[in-house]
Amino acid sequence: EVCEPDIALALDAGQLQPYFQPKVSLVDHKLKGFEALVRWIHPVHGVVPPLLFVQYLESGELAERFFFNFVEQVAAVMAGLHGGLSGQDVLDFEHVHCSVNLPVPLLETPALVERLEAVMRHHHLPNSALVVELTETTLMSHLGSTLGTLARLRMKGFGVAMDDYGTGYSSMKQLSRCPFSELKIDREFVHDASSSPKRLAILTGAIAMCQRLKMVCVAEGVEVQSDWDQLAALGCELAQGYFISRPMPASELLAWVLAP
Ligand code: G
Ligand code: G
Ligand code: MN
Ligand code: NA
Repeated sequence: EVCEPDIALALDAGQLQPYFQPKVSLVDHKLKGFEALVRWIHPVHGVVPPLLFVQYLESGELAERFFFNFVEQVAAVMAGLHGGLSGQDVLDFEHVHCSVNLPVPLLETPALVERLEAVMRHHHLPNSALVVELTETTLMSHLGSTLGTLARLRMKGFGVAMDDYGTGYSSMKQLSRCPFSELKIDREFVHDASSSPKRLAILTGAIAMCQRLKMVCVAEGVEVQSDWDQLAALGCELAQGYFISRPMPASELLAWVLAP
């Protein structure tokens, strides 16, 4: 059983660290980005999954402090990777990004956009190398108060992704009002989609909608070759999931990127 004071201590001790899961092009198979996912590296229990503690990072006292700490770690890793690869021409941060999950309540953080810009500037990374992911369910109930912040993030060059698409209830009209650069289709509609005509129809429709609304389409939960083939046939742009790689610690990233 994990409680909030445990997480506060873990944060201060530097035990809440990003793992990175690749996002790969379904067209040319190249690496296009990562999603950073938090893990608690516990000195006794090892790697603790976020389901046991992520609630304390999504609202309340710790949320803001954790988020900026996490983005700082992510930017440092990306900048380090860039340095480690300089001259190798495999990773170019004008084209490779990393996304982080931003809890919707944090969109109201004072100077959110300016603070994110400062982190990126400090690490000599373009703002376009950072994408914030917002979950569909929470976002659509706060649309009125958050649209302005989303627009400012986009104006400054950051990416904005809708996460877990298909599990919420956004209408096409709402989606077309939101300045999303990317839409992530929930894995419920991705893995083994062709076994269910209904799920396949939703997947097909979401991919077509991304093309019309000029959003990057990312399929989550790509677990097997047949998932990959199905998505490629439907014209989906990017894939993320165990078929490509599990989320991995920063220490393994360089080797993964350089592997043939
Ligand atoms: O990484 P994993 O598959 O175990 O994540 C489980 C859940 O925790 C997912 O819903 C994911 O979005 C969420 N999660 C993972 N990392 C973060 C994070 O850094 N911040 C927030 N707010 N949620 C995260
Ligand atoms: O909610 P969000 O989409 O941010 O979180 C992504 C979650 O999905 C993480 O917990 C991550 O570990 C998990 N995940 C990533 N790839 C796969 C996959 O191929 N299959 C399954 N079942 N889960 C995955
Ligand atoms: Mn996500
Ligand atoms: Na998701």
